[in-house]
Amino acid sequence: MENQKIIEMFAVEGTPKHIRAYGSGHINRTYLVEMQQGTDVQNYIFQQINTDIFKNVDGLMDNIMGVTAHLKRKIQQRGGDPSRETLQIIPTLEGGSYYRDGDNCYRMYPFISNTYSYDSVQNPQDFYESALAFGNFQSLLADYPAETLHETIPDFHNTRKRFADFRAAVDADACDRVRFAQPEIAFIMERGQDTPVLAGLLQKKELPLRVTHNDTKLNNVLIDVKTGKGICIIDLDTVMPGLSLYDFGDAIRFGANSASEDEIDLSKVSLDLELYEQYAKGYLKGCNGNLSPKEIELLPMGAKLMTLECGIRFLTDYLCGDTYFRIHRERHNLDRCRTQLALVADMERKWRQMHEIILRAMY
Ligand code: ADP
Ligand code: GN1
Ligand code: MG
Repeated sequence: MENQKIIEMFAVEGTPKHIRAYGSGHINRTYLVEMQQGTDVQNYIFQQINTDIFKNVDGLMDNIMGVTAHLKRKIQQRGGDPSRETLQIIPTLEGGSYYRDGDNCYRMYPFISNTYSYDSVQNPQDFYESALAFGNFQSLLADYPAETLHETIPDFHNTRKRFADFRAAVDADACDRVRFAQPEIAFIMERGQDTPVLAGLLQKKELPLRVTHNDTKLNNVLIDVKTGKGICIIDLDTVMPGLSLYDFGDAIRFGANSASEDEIDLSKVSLDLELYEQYAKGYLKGCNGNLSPKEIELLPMGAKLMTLECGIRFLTDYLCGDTYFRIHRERHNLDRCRTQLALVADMERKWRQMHEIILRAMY
């Protein structure tokens, strides 16, 4: 069925006037839809969920409904505006949370206007605000019943498992691409002993399991044009029980890189320590004193491991024939991997400063 017809299956007023691809995500397909009713035009986000990756769409949408309802209550209690501060699922005409057409699944949200989301940091203040928003998201969900959440992608940030899958992909060499990635494979192998660190501490209960977002890219927070505040956390597909260090680490990996995620000129890739500091300050403030001393001590490790893990994931996908992350050019996933590994190397050079900054950010 074409998108226009599918949109008509949702409980929205008017008729779809314009539908255009929107955003820069690697997994789902996102569209901005203008609905016209007389002279009135309302914007909506319409998304096709990637069902190759998210196998249990009922579970995934249950998570989003539960989490957004919880956020709505909390936002109302503090006198906020839930229509701008959380996503709200638009039901289908039959009252479902998504529409299924064969194997394809779709959902809609109202478009939150007068906001922006960035693919790269424009100024440190915005990055600080995004950190505050992700920390606040964590605080608002601190009392959410984590056991009711479905694990939408099992072992999503289990870096130990990601490393094992990577080694299997190297051994299989299904696409005869190992020969193009020798230095990258060696770099990852040398850091194999780092990969079980967080999973091990979680197992020993030295780190608390929390409700986390798990995909804290800068473009997953909407910043209010007028106030400059990070008002709404979006892209909730991977909200699951996890570690605060995943959320901190992934945000640093993406936002505190002085270059973009797929930069080819690796001399441009580095950890921007000012951005790292801004994020640490904002995240700690947003978490509202809830992080344990162990979590705080491990924030640099979270940043390094999430960057290494993402490099491992990009390279695994390259070796397996680019079946997971959407690519826009040949060797795109190899380029993305190289950028992550260059960032890991820079973090290792700046390891001492990364720890000193966390101590400063606490006060
Ligand atoms: P993906 O999984 O493809 O990253 P997202 O849910 O993050 O999908 O949406 C892609 C982009 O669309 C976001 O980065 C943001 O710019 C925009 N977006 C998504 N939902 C909304 C919304 N409700 N209001 C305004 N913009 C949105
Ligand atoms: C994917 O969907 P998107 O683009 O926000 C991926 C993240 C990666 C990221 C790398 C469900 O996020 O885990 O960190 O690409 N999401 C999923 O850019 O795998
Ligand atoms: Mg996104």
